[in-house]
Amino acid sequence: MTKALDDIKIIDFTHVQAGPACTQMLAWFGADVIKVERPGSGDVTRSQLRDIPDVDALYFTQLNGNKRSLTLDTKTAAGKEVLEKLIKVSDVMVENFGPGALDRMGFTWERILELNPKMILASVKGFSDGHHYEDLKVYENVAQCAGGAASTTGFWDGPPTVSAAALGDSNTGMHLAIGILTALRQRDKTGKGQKVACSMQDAVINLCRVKLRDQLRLDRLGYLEEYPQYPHGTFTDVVPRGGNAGGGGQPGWVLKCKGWETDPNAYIYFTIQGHAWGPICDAIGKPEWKTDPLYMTPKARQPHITEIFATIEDWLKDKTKFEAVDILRKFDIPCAPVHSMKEIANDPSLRASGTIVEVDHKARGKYLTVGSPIKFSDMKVEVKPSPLLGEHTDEVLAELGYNSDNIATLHALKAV
Ligand code: CAO
Repeated sequence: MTKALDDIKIIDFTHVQAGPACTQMLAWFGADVIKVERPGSGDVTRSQLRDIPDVDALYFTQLNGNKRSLTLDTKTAAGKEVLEKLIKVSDVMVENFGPGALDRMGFTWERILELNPKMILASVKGFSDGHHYEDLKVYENVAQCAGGAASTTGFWDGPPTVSAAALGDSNTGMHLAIGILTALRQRDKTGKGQKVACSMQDAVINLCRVKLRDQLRLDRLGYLEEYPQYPHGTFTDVVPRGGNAGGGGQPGWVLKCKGWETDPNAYIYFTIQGHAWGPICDAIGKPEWKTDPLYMTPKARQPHITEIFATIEDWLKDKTKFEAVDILRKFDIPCAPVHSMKEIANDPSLRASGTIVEVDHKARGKYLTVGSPIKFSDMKVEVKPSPLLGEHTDEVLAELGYNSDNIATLHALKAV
């Protein structure tokens, strides 16, 4: 079966998470992604947080499936020559080095364009070009703080909190993938390449737009009625941390279920969607609330929303999170169990849909990874294992026209 991107060749000059997440997704969709790595060590995540001695860490395997690995020391003359040849035959180059690293290597945008005017150069940096912090190196949590996510996450009586979800890394990679596909589409029309950039701060801000919405509402009104601080607590002039409150127009909270005393995830998320109020009252055995003026409207409920959640929690105390959701789903109430990662790993529906997949790695054996979250009706995404360091070096060099003697010379020079 043909794949959407099977005519696209990508130089994957990325490392750690933000860049690799982007190129892995494009590789799933059929692009020939050649991961260029430093000889000897490769991407730092190959050896970070190892669970098996001398075997590529899961950090690496989870982010580099479906790629080929070419080792290349791009600081040597011979290595630069190989990279130049590769640039000439590729469509896209993706990089997430620290600011200025590519220029220092000699591959400025002007030089890349000279080698290949159709090239799309896609970059992730911590901050965007021209930003007063543009020189900073950035990791995940730094981006979450810089992008406004941390100041609005957590509980009001605790410090700013980062999310476990990779809002700075993988999220930026996904934004960059959209940028790359857009630039490819534009190139179809103009025949020209271009630079595509997405900063981690900007990608986080893009996910925090509802918090900017709240800042503007707070500026005008002085309060935010869907936050736990309303109406009994106090507001300052900045969006507060709202704990587990629902971020939109419907109140919600994480509620305890049977077994919460010993199981850290025996909880459900429960949402009081306005038009589900009647079914909620029926489900929890409080039909009288449907006609009680103290409970009938969202506005009437808000002042004692905590007491309402406490009543629902009382109803939940003899039900596991799964039993509770099975009851509530019959009433069309938006809710879900709080899943542990162990439950995610073993969820039969996620296995069946290909969101969680098992692949076979040459050194590690079978391992679980996250497959494509995007499903297509006319393209099958096959998730393949990550490559060993330099596994495809000779193969790629041969494709670039090097014969076995040339390849031996490159090895002797330690350029590959
Ligand atoms: N051959 C020779 N040299 C190579 C090479 C290769 N194949 N690949 C990389 N290098 C060199 C680069 O040329 C650079 O050298 P100089 O600094 O001497 O010019 C160096 O390796 C890489 O530098 P770096 O700044 O990218 O790496 P770092 O470990 O110091 O910083 C990071 C890591 C992630 C903080 C930084 O790359 C960064 O800020 N990237 C942009 C933001 C980003 O993507 N962060 C997300 C990471 S995921 O959490």
